[in-house]
Amino acid sequence: MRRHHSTTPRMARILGSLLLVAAAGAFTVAATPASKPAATPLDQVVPVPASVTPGGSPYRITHEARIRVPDTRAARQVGAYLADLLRPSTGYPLPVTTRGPADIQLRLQPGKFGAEGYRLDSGHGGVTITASAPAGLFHGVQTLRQLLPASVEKKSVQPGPWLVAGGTVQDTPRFAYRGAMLDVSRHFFTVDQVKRYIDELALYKFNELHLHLSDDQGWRIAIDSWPRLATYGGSTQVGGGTGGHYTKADYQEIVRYAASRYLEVVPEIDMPGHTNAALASYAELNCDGVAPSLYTGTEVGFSSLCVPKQITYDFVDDVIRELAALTPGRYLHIGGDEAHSTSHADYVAFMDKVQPIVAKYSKTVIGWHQLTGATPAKGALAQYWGLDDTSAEEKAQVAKAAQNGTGLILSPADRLYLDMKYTEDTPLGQDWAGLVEVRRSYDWDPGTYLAGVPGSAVRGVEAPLWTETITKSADIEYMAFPRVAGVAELGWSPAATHDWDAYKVRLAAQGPRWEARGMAYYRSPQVPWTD
Ligand code: NGO
Repeated sequence: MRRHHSTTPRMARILGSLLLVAAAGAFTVAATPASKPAATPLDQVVPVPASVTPGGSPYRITHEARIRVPDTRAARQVGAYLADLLRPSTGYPLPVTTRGPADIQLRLQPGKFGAEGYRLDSGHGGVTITASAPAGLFHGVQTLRQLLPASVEKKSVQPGPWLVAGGTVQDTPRFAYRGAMLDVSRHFFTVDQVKRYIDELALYKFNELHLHLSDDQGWRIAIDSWPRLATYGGSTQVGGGTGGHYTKADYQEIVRYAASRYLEVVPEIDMPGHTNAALASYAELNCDGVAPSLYTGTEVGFSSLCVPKQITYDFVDDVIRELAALTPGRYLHIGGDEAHSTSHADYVAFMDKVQPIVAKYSKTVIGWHQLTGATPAKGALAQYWGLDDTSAEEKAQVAKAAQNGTGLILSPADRLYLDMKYTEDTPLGQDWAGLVEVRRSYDWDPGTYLAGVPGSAVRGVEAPLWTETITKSADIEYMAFPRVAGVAELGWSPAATHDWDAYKVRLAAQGPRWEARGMAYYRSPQVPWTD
């Protein structure tokens, strides 16, 4: 009874099911409800499921449990992932099988549940997750995971009991695009650090990982036709450390790992501004033919590719071709923000030339919302990073593009930028967009946020983490958690479920989970933590 002493009907429901179980003699653990843990109610999940029907006996995972999966490679992998999650803390063998009786079942049923939805049915005999695609099974597994005690996240055997409340969860996402961005340019993060963040995002049903691979301070991806980009342009970072870059094999390993967690990687090469690392690596990319020094500060807006020179487009073509070849995902992000040292006419001309290159390599353009000041290509998405007090003209420009068919990803900096400080005392981060406490980050509606934007233009939300002040995994976690869980809920849960008071209780229950995983997080006073 850790969390839910507040609502009487819920208590009655829990007690009801405990009594039922006790009467049936199903197991002894639940027979003394006052002192023993109850199963987490089905709606105490982040992001909150679209619909929940509690009822019936809980299921208890035991030593004998088996996991049955459909006989496809993807489904077997989701089964193996689930077993890997549960084995260390339960200590149970949990064999994954494609036939025979099993009390944990993953099922594929065409059509009904869409690309990412699922149904979870739990009762005395077991728990079944049904989906129409493996991504739905994977998201259902995340729900199952959160319905188990937080100690399931530990890496050593825990006492349990491993109860899953009885009933049905029917769930499907509100938005197709639910992203997080990591800036690996300002500070470089290793493949293992990126994987760690991927695992943390997967728990909240994110499906897009945007990697900001180049900026003034560092070029982080090997490009064979322009090798100095990585070897020289990647050799430093903010503050002057040694930086680093991903080899193509490293990058493919990130993409593979993300895919195994149902995240699509969106690579970004920021241009025409934010390009000092490239300009420093190749003198011929500069209008004056002189390479600037490498840059390790945090100013923005001073660098630009040379828009009139043909070599610029040869360079962009090579980079996009090689990056597209490494990218099974649909998107290629071309930046386009803060091109302050490029004239407006040059910016428009540049985007007119570069967007077709992305299309030529069969990718869809994403750009920061300044792209709407040029002519966004058909099908392009614009990523809005304005603030409440961004000018009406700029907002109207974005709305107009949306009316003309440009899809939007919403990343308002004064809500979703994970590098903004929570309070004045936050030791990391910046405050140019204001202070962003947990409630402010959560409490808005992407569907109605920008006036004049048709609902269908909003493809989803993304939480960027810029890393001028972020140097290690604990920093990533401290700035992302708890806010990124709220971004997940904004992206996944139906608008009708949006409620800070209910959310903060569910969020509080995530704290012990993060602790069990050894993650850092910010203990916001706005959240009623339970321990
Ligand atoms: C801005 C800027 C980035 C900074 C970030 C810091 C965008 C899209 N461009 O966001 O270069 O790192 O703010 O918060």
